[in-house]
Amino acid sequence: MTDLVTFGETMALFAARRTGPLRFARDFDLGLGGAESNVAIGVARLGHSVTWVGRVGADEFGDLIRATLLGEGVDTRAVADHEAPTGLMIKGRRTADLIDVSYYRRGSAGSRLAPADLDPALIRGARVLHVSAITPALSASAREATHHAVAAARSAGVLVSLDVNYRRALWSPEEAGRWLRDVIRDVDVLFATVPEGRLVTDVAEPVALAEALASLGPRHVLIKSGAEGALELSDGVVRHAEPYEVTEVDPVGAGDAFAAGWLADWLAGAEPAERLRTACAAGAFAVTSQGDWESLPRREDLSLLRRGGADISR
Ligand code: KDG
Repeated sequence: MTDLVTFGETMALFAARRTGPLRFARDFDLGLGGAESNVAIGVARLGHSVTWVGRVGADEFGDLIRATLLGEGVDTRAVADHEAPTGLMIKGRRTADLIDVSYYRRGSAGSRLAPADLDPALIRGARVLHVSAITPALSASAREATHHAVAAARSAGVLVSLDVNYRRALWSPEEAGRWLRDVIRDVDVLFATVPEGRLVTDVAEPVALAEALASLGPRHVLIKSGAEGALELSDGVVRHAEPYEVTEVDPVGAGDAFAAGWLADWLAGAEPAERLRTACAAGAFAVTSQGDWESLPRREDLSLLRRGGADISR
């Protein structure tokens, strides 16, 4: 039995080392990125058992993904697909403050995820199923797998968590909105930014948006506003969280870190206010270094960050 099950596409990630147009990058750091595996690592670092399921190519990048997730203590069910390669994600730095991400993932192993890859017993035995709306945008079979997983979790009373994670490279706002409106009634915890929430409803003010989303099903709605903090609407109570002030190096992965912090504290039975603080702290840690997940915190790191200003830890 595992605390949290998640699944999705994890890609090899090439991050340009120098700033400027990608064609002049010359050298890259090789790593990996995937919204759900980022959450898996985050929840595992915060002390819970996690299983990640996905397809990878029968190639070096697939081996890298498997080895890295295993090394992070994630129970890794990486199905090797001999007919498709591991997808790629390229991160350029057009300017010091502007990251541009491109994907080479059409027809990739990860996008070929299918219902048979997900063991319903594994999902039914977990406490949380975490999915992102990236997976249903990858292919028809990945969308079907998502529906099967949510249905299995629902029928067993497993908490269903959904992070919208809208990717415009994968589908249109209309298509994403239709899918989200359909699935939201089966979701217990919804993570979204304001623009993502507006894929479902045209409300723009964050509290009213959270209320509008909660009225469609989720018991917990988290609205993330990046460096401006976050708000949570749970059981009719609205809580605001101030951001932690950190120096941002790479913002990619902050939302996954936030979800990981929130879910880890839900699993730990933390009070709602503490749970939201942990989510914000994890999100803040995520932006402090290069990479989508490398700087995710362990429990003992959480107290290192203070709201408002730099600190020295001796
Ligand atoms: O949230 C970070 C993820 O976006 C990244 O790690 C890769 O899954 C990914 C995607 O589709 O962008």
